[in-house]
Amino acid sequence: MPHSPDTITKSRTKAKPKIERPKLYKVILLNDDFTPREFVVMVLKAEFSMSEDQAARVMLTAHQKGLCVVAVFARDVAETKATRATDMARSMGFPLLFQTEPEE
Ligand code: TYC
Repeated sequence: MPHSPDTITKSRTKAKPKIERPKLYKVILLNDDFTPREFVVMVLKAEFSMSEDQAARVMLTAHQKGLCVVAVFARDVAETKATRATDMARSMGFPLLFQTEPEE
């Protein structure tokens, strides 16, 4: 007797993948006229684990262009770092500002 294979049921509707890659968020450093350059560099090193060179480059870019993207993170990490860095400046009386923005 010929063997017939078991019936295989196939779904007619295509399953839509539900899990999407979470968006990354940019932390953006804004320039201002009052915060000392060395303080900006210190904050970048402390909160974003940058080297002196990296921090100085990012600070100078913000100083010259008005802003600079510091790094990208998951949303909660980006928001926590931006808040901590901004608060660090506020506690010293400086108007330095870090903002977050989703990547396209
Ligand atoms: N513009 C500031 C000054 O001349 C230095 C500065 C650089 C401040 C970058 C903020 O994001 C900044 N003292």
